[in-house]
Amino acid sequence: MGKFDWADPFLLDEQLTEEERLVRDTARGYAQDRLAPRIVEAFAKEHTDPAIFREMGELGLLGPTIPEEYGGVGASYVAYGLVAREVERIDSGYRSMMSVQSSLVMYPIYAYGSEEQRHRYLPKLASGEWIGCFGLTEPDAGSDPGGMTTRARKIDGGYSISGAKTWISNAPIADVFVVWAKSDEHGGAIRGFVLEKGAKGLSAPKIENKLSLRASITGMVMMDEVEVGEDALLPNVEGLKGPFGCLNRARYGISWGSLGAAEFCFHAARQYGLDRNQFGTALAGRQLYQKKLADMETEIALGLQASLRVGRLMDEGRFAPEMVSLVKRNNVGKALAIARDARDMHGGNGISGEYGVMRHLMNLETVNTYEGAHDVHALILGRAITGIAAF
Ligand code: TGC
Ligand code: FAD
Repeated sequence: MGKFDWADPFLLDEQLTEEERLVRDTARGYAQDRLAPRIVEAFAKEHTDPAIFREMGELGLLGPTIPEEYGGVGASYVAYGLVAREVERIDSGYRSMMSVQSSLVMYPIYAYGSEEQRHRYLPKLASGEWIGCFGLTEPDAGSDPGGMTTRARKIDGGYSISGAKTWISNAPIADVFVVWAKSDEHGGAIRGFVLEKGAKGLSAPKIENKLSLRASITGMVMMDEVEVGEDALLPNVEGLKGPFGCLNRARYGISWGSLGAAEFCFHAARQYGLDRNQFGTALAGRQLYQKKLADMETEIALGLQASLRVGRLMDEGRFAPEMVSLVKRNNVGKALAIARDARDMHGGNGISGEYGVMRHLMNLETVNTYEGAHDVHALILGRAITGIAAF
């Protein structure tokens, strides 16, 4: 008979390779020692520390799946998911900083860029010397990015790009901007461009007063006839499959990360219930309290197994985007419900910043919306199930 571990019910740890466990332990050590002590104040003061990129870079946590030749560590997608889980156990905002850099900036430059672009950008992004952002969403094109109006006009020797992106993670502190625009030269097809800080006509104002993801800076990207050379175009992809190819990886990472946040909330509620007495006994000794803990443990354990399976298929080159929609939607939705229950189980203390559960709850509201809103992923699955697009 096997032994039951409430914190690892299906012995996930055993299903990892030694290398994956090493990456996980590095991320866990960093997150617990260096990120956890900063988050309460960072969230309260809406402060993003750019030094975090360099710290993560030193440990190989940025773009870990990118080959070593370009500054990555050539890790598996399962290892990438494990990093997201450990970082988001502290805060979704920190995971956001890491996953935008890795999946939405380094990945497209690696997958769609020229050899020159790879060598120019990837090593500095991997080390965290440069910070990247990814501009797809616009004020009038969120769930429907095909409705974007940002344009790239062909000019002598390059392109002139005009338009506005909004809700862009990392933008106000970014050095490198991966921006998607409709290109006149390519018959209006969506193309990716790499812009650099300081280009004339490019600005990235901060969006103030977010009530969620406050440790991760968000901004707009304003482009007023920003002139770039031919070498700014990502040559090897055309159409929405370009940005979606990046989103598949980021959404997959979020499926792990959100469960890291959920695990924090589950563990906190368990400990709180063991420590807190009401009506003469520990709250954790009450049936209603235990049912909530059992539900949390169940959803987290099932969700982690599902993400592990998708990660293995990704590493084998056999994943389908719908698998990613399934785990992103399910795991974030479940994490949000778990954070809400954990907040409730902490009573009045649950609204205090010191306990962290309300912060996770507030963060997960964003995670449920970005990278494809919860209902949009239902529609992606609905299309696959019925053959009818209901967007
Ligand atoms: P649709 O007709 O379905 O597809 C257009 C073209 O794209 C291809 N495609 C994909 N390719 C690879 N992976 C995927 N997941 C793909 N999904 C679609 C498709 O094959 C087709 O290719 P082709 O060659 O035939 O042209 O496009 P649609 O316009 O009907 O799309 C509908 C929908 C709902 C699926 C899509 O628009 C969608 O997913 N919307 C959600 C938008 C979204 O996720 N935005 C995210 C912005 S970035 C962000 O939030 C970062 S936050 C990060 C952080 O801080 O952590
Ligand atoms: P909308 O598309 O207007 O959706 C509003 C509501 O309508 C949602 O509930 C949605 O599910 C629902 N809905 C939409 N379409 C349908 C439909 N056809 N049928 C039924 N219901 C529907 N974007 C980037 O490009 N880069 C980033 O780095 C980035 N970072 C972000 C960081 C933060 C903090 C936030 C909040 C957002 C970020 N985003 C980023 C933007 C994010 O991807 C969008 O907010 C998201 O895609 C949803 O778009 P929207 O906000 O325009 O909402």
